[in-house]
Amino acid sequence: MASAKDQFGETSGKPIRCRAAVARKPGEPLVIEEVIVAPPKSGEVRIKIICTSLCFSDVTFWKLKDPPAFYPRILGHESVGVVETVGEGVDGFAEGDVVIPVFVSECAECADCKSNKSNLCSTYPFKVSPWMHDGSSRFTDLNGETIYHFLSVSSFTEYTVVHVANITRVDRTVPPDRVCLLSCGVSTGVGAAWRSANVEAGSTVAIFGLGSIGLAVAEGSRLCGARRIIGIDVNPDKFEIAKSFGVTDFVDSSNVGDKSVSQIINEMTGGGADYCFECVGKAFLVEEAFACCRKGWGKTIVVGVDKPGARISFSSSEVLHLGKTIQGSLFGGLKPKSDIPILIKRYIDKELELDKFVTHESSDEEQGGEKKKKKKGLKKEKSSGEKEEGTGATEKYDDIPVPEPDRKKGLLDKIKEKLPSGKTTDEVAVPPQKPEIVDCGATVVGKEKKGLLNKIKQIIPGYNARSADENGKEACN
Ligand code: CXF
Repeated sequence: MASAKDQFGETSGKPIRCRAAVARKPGEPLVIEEVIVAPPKSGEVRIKIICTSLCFSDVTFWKLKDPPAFYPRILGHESVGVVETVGEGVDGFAEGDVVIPVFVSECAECADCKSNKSNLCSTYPFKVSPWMHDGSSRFTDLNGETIYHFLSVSSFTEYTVVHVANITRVDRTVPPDRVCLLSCGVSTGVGAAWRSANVEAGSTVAIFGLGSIGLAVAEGSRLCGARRIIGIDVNPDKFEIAKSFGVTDFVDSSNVGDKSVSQIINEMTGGGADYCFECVGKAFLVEEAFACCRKGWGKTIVVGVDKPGARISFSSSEVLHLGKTIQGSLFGGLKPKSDIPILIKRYIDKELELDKFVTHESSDEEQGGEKKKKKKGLKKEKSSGEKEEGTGATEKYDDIPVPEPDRKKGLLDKIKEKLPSGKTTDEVAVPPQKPEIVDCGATVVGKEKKGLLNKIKQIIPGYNARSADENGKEACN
C-alpha cells in the first residue's frame, strides 16, 4: 500500500503539469489541455481530484459573456479529492487526506462561523471571484497565461489548489463517487430544507423546479418528516422520478390554463404551503413562491441562481400585511465542516439516499466521447418550474461538447504548432523561476464503475473499501 509520501513525494511542493478542461470562450466547448498548477500558498492545499460532477451553476457561468464570467477559466465546483501538498501554516490537514471542497468557506473563528444563525464566513466571504482568496491564481496555461479560478474550487482539472477554509476532511473509507454530491447540489437542497427552512414534521412543502437541487430539497423535506411535498415543473415526466424523492403531488406548470401556479398551490393547500422553495433560478418564480406560502408563518427559500442583476419585486403592503418570510440559502445554509459529516453519517445510516441522484458516470477516457456511455437522467437536464423564455421547453444541456482529450491526439505537437517560432514547449511551459514541473498526466476528472476501486486505491493512499456498515462505523466515529 502506497503511503501519501510515496505517492506524492515526487510532486509535493513543485509546480505540476496536468490536464484540465478549460473554458476558453463563453458557450464554447471546454478545451482539454495541459496546464501548470502552482504549489499551494500559505493556508492552502493542492488537491488531486478523484471525482467531480456537473452542477447547473457551471453551465450558467460557462454561458455568461461578461463579468462575473472570466476566460480562460477552470469551472467545476462539486468534487472530492485527496490532499497532495499542504501549504505553509496549514494545521489539521495532511497529505493523503480525503477532502470535499466547497464554495462556501468556514474559518471557524469569525462571528458568523461562531453563530449558529449563519453559514456566511466573514474572514473569507463568498464571492464569485476569478481568484483565490488572496487575489491571485494558481493556474497558468502552457503559454504562461493566467487561467482563472471558479467559486474557490475549480475542479475540472486533475489538480487544483483550494484554501483550507473551503475544504472538509472526510473519512477515507466513504465512497468518493457518492460523497462528491455533497460538495454542492445534494447538500444545497437537503440543507435548504433542513437548515435554512427547518421544515417541521407534518408540514406542506412546495418545490419550484425538480432538477437535482429541487429533488434534493424533496429528499431533505422527506427526512424532516414533511407530510405533503408538491413538486412543480414544466416537464410532467419528472413526477414519476420525483415520487422516489418523496414528492407526493405534482403541478405541471406548462399546463395551468389561465391560472397562475401560485393560485393552484393556494387552492390545493387551502391558503398556501408552509415552505416554498425556488430551485430554478428565475426571479419571477421567487415572486410566485412567495405568493403561495402561507400567511403568518409561510417561508420562501431562494435556492436557484438567476442571472447577475436579476431583481425580485413585492408590494410592501403584501409583505407587511401577510407576515411571510423570504430567505436566501447559499449551500443550503450548511456550515461545511460541521454539517457535511452529519450528512455523510445519514448516508451511511441509509437515511439520506445519495445513490438515486447518480444518473451519469464516465471515466476520463469517456469525457472525449469515444467510449461515451451516457445514461439519460437527472444530472443532464435543467429543470424549470416555468417555461424557458421563448421556447416553452425544458432546456437540455446535452449540448456541452467536451472533446476527446487532446493528449491522445498529440497535444504537445499541437502546442508546438502554436508556439512562437523557435520556442520549444518546455521553454514556454516552464516559468523560469520554477524550473521543476512534474508532469502528472494520469487519471483525470470523472469516474468509471469498472475499475473505479483500483483507481481510487491508486489515488487515496490506504483506501480500504469495506461494506457500507463497516464504513459507517469508521466514518461516524
Ligand atoms: C451556487 C450559489 C450561487 C453562486 C454560484 C454557486 N450554488 C451552487 O451551484
